[in-house]
Amino acid sequence: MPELILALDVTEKKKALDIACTCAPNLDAIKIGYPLVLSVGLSIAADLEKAGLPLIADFKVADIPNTNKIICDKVFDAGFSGIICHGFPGMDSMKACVASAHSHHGACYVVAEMSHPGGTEFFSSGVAERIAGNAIIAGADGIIAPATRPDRVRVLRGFVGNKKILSPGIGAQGGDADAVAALVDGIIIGRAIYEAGDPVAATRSYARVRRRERE
Ligand code: NUP
Repeated sequence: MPELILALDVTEKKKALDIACTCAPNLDAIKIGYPLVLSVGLSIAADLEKAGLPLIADFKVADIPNTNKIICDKVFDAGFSGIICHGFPGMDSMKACVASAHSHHGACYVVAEMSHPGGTEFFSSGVAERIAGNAIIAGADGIIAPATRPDRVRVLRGFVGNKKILSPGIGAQGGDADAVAALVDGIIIGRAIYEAGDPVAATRSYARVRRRERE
């Protein structure tokens, strides 16, 4: 059953907390990235504890191993339970993120292929497959794969087996939740929820995918 993960890319603290807390009953996790953290600070993680959901930090960490470790340690110390990193900096950089995540009893997800149109520019020609395979060798808990390209999600599933696939790109980017729900372990939705007139109703409308069995 895929989880429903809210991408909370709003830039105001009150709005973030309101949406998180009111939508929480129909969500499995909340993903936060630079938009919110750079607007209100890393302490938003502690504020969001009241939503009672796991928090995933989408910082797409992509540096040398030592810097990756410092970044990831800060993230987990702030209260997150998951981190998203990039795989292209290499196995050692990925391993540093995985090691930090696991030493904090958290999870590390590696971006295998991005969901936007430009995502195929470099993540194609076997690169995404290599990153996905390396992510598993590095011990990552899963990958990020594009809901905008269900055929690619199917291919990448072959490289990650039972590890998790979390999939963004639904709604605002044109992806269809029903087309990927059975292929993935989590769907990530941002604007289609937080920009909706009624975010709670929008969340409920996507919550049906949580009942779908994986293929
Ligand atoms: O390939 C990716 N595509 C993507 O959209 C990897 C991501 N991490 N994301 C993130 O998912 C993106 O930064 C945003 O936070 C969320 C999708 O938001 P939306 O398009 O549903 O608003």
